[in-house]
Amino acid sequence: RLAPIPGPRGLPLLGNLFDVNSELPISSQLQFADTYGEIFQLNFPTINIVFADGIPRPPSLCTRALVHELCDESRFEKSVGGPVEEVRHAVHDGLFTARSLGSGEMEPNWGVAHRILMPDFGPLLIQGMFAEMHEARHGPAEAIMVSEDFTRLTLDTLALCSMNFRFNSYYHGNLHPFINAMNEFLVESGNRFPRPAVANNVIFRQATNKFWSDIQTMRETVQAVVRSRKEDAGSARRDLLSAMLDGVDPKTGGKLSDDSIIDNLITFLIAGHETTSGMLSFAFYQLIKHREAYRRAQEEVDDLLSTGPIRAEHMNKLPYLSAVLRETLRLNPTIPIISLRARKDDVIGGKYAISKDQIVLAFLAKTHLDPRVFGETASEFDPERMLDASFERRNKEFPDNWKPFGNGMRACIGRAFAWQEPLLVMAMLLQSFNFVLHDPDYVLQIKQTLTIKPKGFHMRAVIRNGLT
Ligand code: MNH
Repeated sequence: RLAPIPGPRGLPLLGNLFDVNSELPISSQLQFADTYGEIFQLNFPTINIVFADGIPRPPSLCTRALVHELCDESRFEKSVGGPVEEVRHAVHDGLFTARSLGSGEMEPNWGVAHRILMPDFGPLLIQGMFAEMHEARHGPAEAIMVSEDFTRLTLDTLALCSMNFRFNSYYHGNLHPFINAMNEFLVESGNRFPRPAVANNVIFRQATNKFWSDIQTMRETVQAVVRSRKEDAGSARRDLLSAMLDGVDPKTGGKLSDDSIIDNLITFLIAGHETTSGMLSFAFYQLIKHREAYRRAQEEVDDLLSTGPIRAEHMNKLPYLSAVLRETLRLNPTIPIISLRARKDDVIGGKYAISKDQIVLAFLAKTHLDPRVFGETASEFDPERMLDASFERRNKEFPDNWKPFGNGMRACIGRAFAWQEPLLVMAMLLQSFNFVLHDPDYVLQIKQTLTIKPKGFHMRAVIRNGLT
């Protein structure tokens, strides 16, 4: 009755080390999915050595039906591992990196922060966005480095809206030290995780020292913001920082410690900026490549705003732009894989044995292309299918077919904000400019770190007639 989980055989000792493109693992994983179908398993000897746990390597699930089983929180829970384990050195048990403890529990600080922030996470951030978000500043005919510029935008917006702090990335030639520290910290987190600890401490000692000093830079920057807010006792400012400083956990009556507040502020910057900027970049790529969708998106914006300013009440009147974002995240989920752990010995798909504590990966970049759900045209960009009525009908018929924000209790807390900011940016940009590819022959390439984003994607903005 049980079936073995297939996968490439690999080499003795080295396993599948050379079967995976180390620059772009997701490209190899997509190929394995095509070869093996609904599930496959890889074998990484270094990981085997590091964890030496005797547990089979994490299988990747590639269909909507299998991922639907994985989304059952009574059977599976979020697992924190790989590079995310390294990120914990900076943000500990913050919201994103808190561990599951089995039996549906999380590390306690997760619950306190979740309960304090959940009710007003969206509203507080979004309010700040409308009050203060400054526009992207581009000369009209200049080449826009899409991913880089959107990253500055999303990072500045998050810092401003969450704690009223200005990185001013558009004004300075040099980025704020926090930003360099964070970027290098994230890259190093990716480098560190496959290495045994001794290698990090001995052979890569310099990189390890830099890793810790980057963490210190990030924490000191944010700590200064927290300190000055506390000194400004009369501050009427309402944002995520004030919510965390003042908030009382309804369940335990406890408050967040300063360290927890710092963990979470850094978490928002890390978890929120690349994911959102990646989504915006992919959305513009898709629009530029699909002229009819581009035309409809621009038409929707023109009909709603004409040449006037966009306001908060416009945000829920952009159904086509929303569909564009949904379709973008379907084809290019900026977090392409999420990692879960079995809470008990289990069987998935009616035939694949999974042992308690085994890691299982939801390969979203593949399950979002499931032909049973999306038919023959599954890999085409077609925002039409993401308009509310079809979207909701499909979600009823095929639960968990679209999971770019993760699942259940551990789903993205920044989701509402991650929707409003790009909608606003897209509407403003489409209203004022026409965009074309800088290099007309550009075809999408992807850069993978903890998230995915387009690589080398540049566009040109041309001011539209009659607008300044
Ligand atoms: Mn976000 C969790 C995707 C924007 C803050 N986010 C997650 C998860 C996914 C995700 C997937 C679940 C990860 C996992 O299961 O391991 N997030 C996104 C995407 C965007 C995004 C695709 C934008 C597009 N996220 C944001 C923004 C913020 C944010 C913006 C903050 C302002 N996300 C979080 C936090 C968590 C999270 C915090 C962890 C929530 C929890 O575990 O309780």
